[in-house]
Amino acid sequence: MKIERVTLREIRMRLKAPFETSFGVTQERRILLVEMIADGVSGWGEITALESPSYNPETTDTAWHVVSDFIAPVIVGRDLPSSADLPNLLTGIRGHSMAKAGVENALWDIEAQQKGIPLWRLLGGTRDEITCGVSLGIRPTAASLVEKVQQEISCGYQRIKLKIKPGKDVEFVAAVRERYPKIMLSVDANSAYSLGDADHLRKLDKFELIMIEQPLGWDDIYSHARLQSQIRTALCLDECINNRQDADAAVAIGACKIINIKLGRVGGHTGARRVHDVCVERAVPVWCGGMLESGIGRAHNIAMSTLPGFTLPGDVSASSRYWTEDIIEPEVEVSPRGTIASPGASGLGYTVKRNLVEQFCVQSRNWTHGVQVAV
Ligand code: OSB
Ligand code: MG
Repeated sequence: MKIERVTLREIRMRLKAPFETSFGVTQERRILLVEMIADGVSGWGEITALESPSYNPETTDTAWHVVSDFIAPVIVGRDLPSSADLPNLLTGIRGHSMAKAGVENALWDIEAQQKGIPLWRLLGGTRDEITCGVSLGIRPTAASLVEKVQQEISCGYQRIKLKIKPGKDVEFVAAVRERYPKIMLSVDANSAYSLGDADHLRKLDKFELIMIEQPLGWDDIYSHARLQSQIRTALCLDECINNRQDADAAVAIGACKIINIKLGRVGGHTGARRVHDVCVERAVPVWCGGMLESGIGRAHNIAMSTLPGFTLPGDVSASSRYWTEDIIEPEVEVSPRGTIASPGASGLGYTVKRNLVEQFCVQSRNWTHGVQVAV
C-alpha cells in the first residue's frame, strides 16, 4: 500500500450533555481526524486525545504537533505490505500513542477496503454483534443518577458504569444497587484515590460490582496490586495499560483481573491486538473503553470489540447518546437487547459524511508525497 496523501483535520463537536469525570467536565470536543489515501483508496482514523492532559499526557494540540511535525512527513510516500507494518516506521517517536493510533487505524480501513472485507474480519474478529454498556458521568445527586440509569436500562444496555470520585461514590453506588439489585454494574474512578483509601474502597465490596476501574495513579501499576490484595472486587486497569508489557506486568503481579483496551491508548489496532492476545493467554477478560469519540472512532471500537477476548460489554454505545448528528452514516445504533451489529460493508463499514466533517472543521493540513500542500 503506497501512502499517497495524509490529511489532518480538527473538528469541533458539542456533546449533547456535559460529561463529568473525577478529572473534570467535558462538553466541547476538539477531535482530530486522519484521512489517508493509499493506492487511490481513502481511509479514516480518529485521534482520541482529550483537550487537556488530564486522562493521559496527550492532548488535541500535542497530537496535532506530533502528526504534523513527525508522523506525516515520515509516512507519506512510503509503500507498506500491511497496516501492521506502520508501527515499525514510528519506533523513533516515543509515546504519543493516540496520535499514532489515529494514523495507523486509517490505514487499516484502507487495507480492509482493498481486500473487500469488513475491517472487523481483517482484524480477526469473530462476533457478528457486540454487547454494549454505558459510562455515566458524575451527577449532582444520587436520585438523578438513578433516574439516568433507569433510562439507559430501558434502552437495553447490558452493563452500567458509574463514574465516581471521593465524596460521590459509596452513597451513589448504594442508591443504584438498591434500585437495581441484579444489573451488571461497575465504577470508574480515573485515578481519584490513593492506597490510603483502601478501607474506604472496601465498602464497595458489598455491592457486587463486576469491577472497580483505575482507582489509583494513572501510571502506578504496583499500587493497584497492593490494593487488589486488600479488596474482594476485581480491579480493572485503564490508564495504566499502554502496551503488552504493561498488561503482562499488571496481570503477573495481580494488579488487575480485567483490562480495558482503548485503541488510542495502546497505539492502534496492532497494539490492541497484542494486549488482547496477552489477556486471552492469561484468561483475563477484556472490554473496549471509550473516549467520547465521533462515529469514526466509534466504528473502529466496534471492529476491535469483535475479537474473541472481548467477553465483557464495552463503553461502546449509540451515536445519539453523544451527538445531535454524527459524522457517519448510518449512525451507530444499539438494539433493544443492548447489541451493535458488526457492519457488513468493507472497511470501517460506515460512510463518512464529508459535508458534515467540512462544516465542523476548524483547521486542516495536507501532506502529499512528502510535500505539504495548503488546503
Ligand atoms: O476512563 O473510560 C474512561 C471518557 C473520557 C475519558 C476517559 C474515560 C471516558 C469514559 C467515557 O468513561 C466512555 C465513552 O462513553 O466514550
Ligand atoms: Mg476508564
